[in-house]
Amino acid sequence: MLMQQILGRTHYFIDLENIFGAHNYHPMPVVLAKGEGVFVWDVEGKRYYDFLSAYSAVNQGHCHPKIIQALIEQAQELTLTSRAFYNNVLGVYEQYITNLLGYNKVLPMNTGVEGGETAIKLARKWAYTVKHVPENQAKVVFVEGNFWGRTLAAISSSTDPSSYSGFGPYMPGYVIIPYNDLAALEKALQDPHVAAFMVEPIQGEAGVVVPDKGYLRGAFDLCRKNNVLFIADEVQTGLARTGKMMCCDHEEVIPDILILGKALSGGVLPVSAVLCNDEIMLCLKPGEHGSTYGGNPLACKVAMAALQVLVDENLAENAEKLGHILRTELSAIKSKIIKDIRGMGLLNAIEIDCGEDAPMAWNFCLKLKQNGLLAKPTHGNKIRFAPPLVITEEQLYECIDIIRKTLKEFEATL
Ligand code: IF1
Repeated sequence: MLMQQILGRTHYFIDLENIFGAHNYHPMPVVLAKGEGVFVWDVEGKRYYDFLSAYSAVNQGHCHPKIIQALIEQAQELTLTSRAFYNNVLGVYEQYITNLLGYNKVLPMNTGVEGGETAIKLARKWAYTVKHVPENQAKVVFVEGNFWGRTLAAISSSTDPSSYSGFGPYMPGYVIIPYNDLAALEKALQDPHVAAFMVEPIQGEAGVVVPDKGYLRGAFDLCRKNNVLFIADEVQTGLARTGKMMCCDHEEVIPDILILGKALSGGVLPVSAVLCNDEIMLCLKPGEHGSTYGGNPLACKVAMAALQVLVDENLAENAEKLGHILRTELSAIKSKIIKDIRGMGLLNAIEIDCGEDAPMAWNFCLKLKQNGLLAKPTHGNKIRFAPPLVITEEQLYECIDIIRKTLKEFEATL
């Protein structure tokens, strides 16, 4: 306690992470101690609006009571059996999520990147088993600017040096084409060895890059025409974030393979899932894939509660409605430093007009923090605005006032 008094609580906890933790992140200088709904509190007791939502993992709001209740109840019964045995929760969850999302089957995993790895393994297995691609010749097409995690398979498809450099050699069998470019995709799919096209419906990490209307539908149709699987990485865009249950719903696209994560547990513990129909899922045989915690009873109960909250509280509709208000109000602010405002539902970003001069966006976020709103830049000059989907219209207008005030203060310093 003494050091906390000497250093102050914020610096005490930051120092602990610096001394004893890997330096694999550069967090905003705030130490959080509590979360509830759209709010988080730091160790000094200051309250903030959370405009990052743990990168869309807390769509349902921090510590949603129904999700926490599900966690507590199951935690007192049975948390983990491994898949060496059956249990009385996994099948119930599998039935629930496949019925809710319209697929024959689900393969439960833990993190989003494991979902991506699972989807690629499924696509390759399908290519060899069903499409008869020669062994070890299957290819997967990705787009520039993609981000689906930090494993070696994931960074092998990255076009961002900060993701891949220094970690080679890389996974073979990948083809990279421009995002939002149907001609490039059509050309790439002429290769009969292509198993799948994997894409984010909106690119999150790249700075909330929204493709042209019709791109997803066009890409899906090209995949169908060329007997290639369409894999949608909805880890960040899914689960009501963009104003529909899935972002692909905006174009009535039903992916052959759907990857979910993050808000699948409402930010309570790591839960991911890969959904597809029997023709693909049954290519995987017993013992060919899985994980210790994949589909554990605790995760399944939490995920069912998290999904039910999305439905019961109409969070997709709320995201749609409030997202329009946010973009309209931000566009109405005549700010000389905002270069672009973009997004869908409550997955939005502003682009600060400072080139790649990252400090400007970082400094703007520091000012937002001072004014009670937490956000963080991505790729230098883009700032993601993605509050929990439970935010009310009144709270949103309060946040818009904070952003407007901060812009005014910030511009005065330029
Ligand atoms: C970090 C980024 C976001 C994802 C998509 C799969 C995954 C992610 C579309 C993997 C994860 C996280 C990773 C997290 C920060 C966050 C992030 F900035 F890193 F890129 F959201 F944009 N597909 N995104 O966005 O899921 O394995 O992490 O559960 O690495 O700091 P995961």
